[in-house]
Amino acid sequence: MVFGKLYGLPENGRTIAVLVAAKHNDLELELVNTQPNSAVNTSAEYLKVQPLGKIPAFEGANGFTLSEVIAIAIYVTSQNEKTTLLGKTKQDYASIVRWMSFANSEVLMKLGAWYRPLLGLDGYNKKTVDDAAKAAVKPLAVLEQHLTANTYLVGERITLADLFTASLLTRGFATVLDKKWRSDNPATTRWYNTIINQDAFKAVVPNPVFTEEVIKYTAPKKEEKPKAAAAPAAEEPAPAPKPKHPLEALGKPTLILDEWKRQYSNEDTRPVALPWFWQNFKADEYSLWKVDYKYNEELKLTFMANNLIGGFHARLEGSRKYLFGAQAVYGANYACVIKGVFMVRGQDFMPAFEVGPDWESYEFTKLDPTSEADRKYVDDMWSWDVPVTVDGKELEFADGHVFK
Ligand SMILES: N[C@@H](CCC(=O)N[C@@H](CS)C(=O)NCC(=O)O)C(=O)O
Repeated sequence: MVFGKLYGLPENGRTIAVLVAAKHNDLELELVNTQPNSAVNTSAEYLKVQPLGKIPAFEGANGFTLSEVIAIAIYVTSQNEKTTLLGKTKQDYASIVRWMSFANSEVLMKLGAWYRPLLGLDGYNKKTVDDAAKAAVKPLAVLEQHLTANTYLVGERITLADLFTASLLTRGFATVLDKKWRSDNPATTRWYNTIINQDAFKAVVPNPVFTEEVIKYTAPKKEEKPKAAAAPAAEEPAPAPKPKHPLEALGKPTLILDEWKRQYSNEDTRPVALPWFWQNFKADEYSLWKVDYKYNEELKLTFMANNLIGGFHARLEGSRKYLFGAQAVYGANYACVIKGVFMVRGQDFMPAFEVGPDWESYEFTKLDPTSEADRKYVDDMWSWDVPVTVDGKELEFADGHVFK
């Protein structure tokens, strides 16, 4: 039986921490993919569970809800009365919470400030990133010193402190804790390798990534834009109020997009949702587009590619009423591509996509809903259950985001 839902993202360290704790106790959690700043976590219902709209958040099958990753991880772990993950004594337990708090507020915050801009998740400024890299040294040195003298964070066996801290470090090891850092910090590296090889951990993160070098920031691709017009002269009239979305002019369609989104979310994709889609699709009201990333050769780690999709979708928020689609990363680290299909109100992709600047990084090809091959392509891109073939090579589905 499912113990509850966890709102989060599979590549997010705080989400991983809870999933690993649950796995260790054979507790089944349903992961509800929740991109920060998406419609899900800004809904009034979500804000009741996580008032800041952040991830992760927990909703038990019995109705109990919880925010804050430390609390969720402890709650999930403590469901097993016999768990050894919470230590033997009150001192053990307090020390476990101490390390979890240290990892969550000291280590992760500093590391995140270093890699998030490099991943394009936060605005990039070289000085800020350099400062963050320096600031991360101190809390990481505390870990190294402790793990030089101790096998685990607390006591003589693995506890929640280890599973939790290692989970929070996954993205750090994949991006900035490079080969040189690892050789300078052998105790943390030895300990991390031990923890990620535990069965519960491997079940959640089968292939943790170790970066060779600190990843480089690459500015988002944008084609040359004409220079912005000069600022309006003072005597010019104030600009008119912001126009409504251009697609509003098309009026109300007979195929209600939200109805399709409900079908897709609630029904099995292949057997129920897709047949419903093709029965109800209106080619005069919507168009279908193959949306491929233009710069696949520059993609590195699959989770970074998936972040790129997440960011793209977040910036399409203004067109949510007019769009549905799924995009996915296919392949493996250093050999992956981004592909997907969108359904767009109207016959042109531009009015819906130009609300987000990164549409220029994608190639849009119109699909023909009367062509069997194109219909199969749509089905495959929205089902995520078949690989794609690129340059003669079969690339398996790795991860993706649905825009709904
Ligand atoms: N205090 C919270 C922090 C949660 C948090 O910051 N989550 C990040 C992802 S790891 C998030 O949702 N960020 C989005 C935002 O800050 O808007 C906890 O420990 O659970």
